[in-house]
Amino acid sequence: MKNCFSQMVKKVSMVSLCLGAVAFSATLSADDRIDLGDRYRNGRDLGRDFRPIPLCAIDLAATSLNFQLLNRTSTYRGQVRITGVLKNVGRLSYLSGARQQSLNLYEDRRLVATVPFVNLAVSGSVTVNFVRNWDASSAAEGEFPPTYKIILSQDPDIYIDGNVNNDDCNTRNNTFTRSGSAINDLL
Ligand SMILES: [Ca+2]
Ligand SMILES: [Ca+2]
Repeated sequence: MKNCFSQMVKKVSMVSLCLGAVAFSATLSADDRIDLGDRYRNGRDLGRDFRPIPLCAIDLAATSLNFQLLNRTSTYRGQVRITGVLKNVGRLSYLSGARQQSLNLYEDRRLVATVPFVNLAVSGSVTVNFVRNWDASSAAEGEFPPTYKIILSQDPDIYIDGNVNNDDCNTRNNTFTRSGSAINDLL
């Protein structure tokens, strides 16, 4: 930059080139973009009080757990399917490596299904499901139904693997829990 500014004195044509370099150095990358709109909240410029918040660009979210009756075998019994969904709710694709992440489904504390995946485009989704027999008249299912939970499971080194494209920026939405009591309503 020092040489650049000295050249500015000698050649007017270099001015635009140097300013261009300054502007380029101030350009934020996609991951560094900040929400400047918040600075002007309700039409008031918050000025020095403004604290920009980085936008969350890569965000996978556990969004739902659905129960479906596949077939009824008697008045209170049937075969049911439990389906969990993980969705890319961010603004950028999730790009990762094999064996670095999976969507896991738990019945209480027992892992009953797991689906590994690699990449996930914006608005794309991954589903995991588990099929089992259900007896709504039993204590284990009817009276004290298990709780289902889906979890985005990631490699513990995911944030230090040198790949920023798999850094989920909001871990608060990476699990979804639902009581199995609603399955009794299907029978
Ligand atoms: Ca997330
Ligand atoms: Ca990473």
